[in-house]
Amino acid sequence: MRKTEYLCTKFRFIFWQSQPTNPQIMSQNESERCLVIIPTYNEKENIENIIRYVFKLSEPFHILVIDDGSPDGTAAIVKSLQNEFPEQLHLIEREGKMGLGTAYIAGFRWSLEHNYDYTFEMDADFSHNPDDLLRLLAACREEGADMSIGSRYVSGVNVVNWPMDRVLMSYFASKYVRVITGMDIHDTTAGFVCYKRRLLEKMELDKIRFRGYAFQIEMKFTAMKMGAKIIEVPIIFTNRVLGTSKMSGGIFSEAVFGVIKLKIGSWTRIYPKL
Ligand SMILES: Nc1nc2c(ncn2[C@@H]2O[C@H](COP(=O)(O)OP(=O)(O)O)[C@@H](O)[C@H]2O)c(=O)[nH]1
Ligand SMILES: [Mg+2]
Repeated sequence: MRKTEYLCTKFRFIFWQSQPTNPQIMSQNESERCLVIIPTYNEKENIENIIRYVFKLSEPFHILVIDDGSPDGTAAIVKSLQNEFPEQLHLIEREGKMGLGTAYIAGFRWSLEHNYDYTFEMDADFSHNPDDLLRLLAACREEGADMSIGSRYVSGVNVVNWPMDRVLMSYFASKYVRVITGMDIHDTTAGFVCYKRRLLEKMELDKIRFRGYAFQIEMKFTAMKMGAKIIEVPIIFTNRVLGTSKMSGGIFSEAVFGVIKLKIGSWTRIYPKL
C-alpha cells in the first residue's frame, strides 16, 4: 500500500470512529423528552435566572414549576416567561404551602401524563448547579440507571457555604438513614435526582407518604426495594445566595422517625418489581 493510500485509509478510519456509531440510538435520544420539576415557595430572586439557565443547556429540557401560592409573586414571573417559552415552560399553581413531597408527586403525575422519558427534581435556588442535569441524564441514558442522584457525600463532603451545623446535621442524617434502612446510598436526602420513566410509572406514587427530607429518603428507599439501578453522581452543593431556606425543624423530625416507619413498613409491603 502506498503511503498516501495508507494515510487516507487511516484518516477515514478515524473519521468513521468519530461518527455516531449507531444512528438508531442517536435518533432515539433526540426524540427522548426531559422534564425538570422545580418546586417553588418565595423564589422571586431566583426563578427567572434558573429558568433561563436551564433553557440554554445543550439538551432541550422542559421545565415544570410547582408554585405553592408564593406571596412574593413567583408564579407571576413564571407566567410572564411563558410568553417567551410557550412550549417548554409549564406551571402548576397550588393554593398554599403544602410541602415539597406533594409538589413533586403532582409533578411526577403530570410528567407521566405528558409522556416525558426522564424527570428531574431540582431546587430553584442554584444549590444544584443546572449544568449537572446533563451528568444526571447521562447516568440514566448511557449508564443505564433508573435513578441517578446528585450526591454531596460520595467522597467526603462537597458542600459550599452551608453553616457548619447544617453540614454536620445533613451528613450524619445520611449516615443514620444508611444504618437504619440498609440503603447503599451516601446522600439519601438529596433533592437533585433524575428518574427514568419506567421507574416512576411503577412506583405507586399514591403510597408515598412523607413531605420534606423524609420524602427524598422514601423515594430512594422505594426505588431500592423495587430493584432499581441507582447511580450516585458526585456534585458540589452550594448554599443559596438569594432568598431564604424554607426547611424547618418539623421536617427534620419527620425524617428521624420516618425512616424507622419506612423500615418497619417494608417488612410487610410487597413492592412492584422493575
Ligand atoms: N412548591 C413548594 N416548594 C417548596 C416548598 N418548600 C420548599 N420549596 C422549594 O423547594 C426547594 C428547596 O427548598 P429550600 O428552602 O431551598 O430548602 P433547603 O435547600 O433544604 O434549605 C426550593 O426551590 C424551595 O422554593 C413547598 O412547601 N412547596
Ligand atoms: Mg435550598
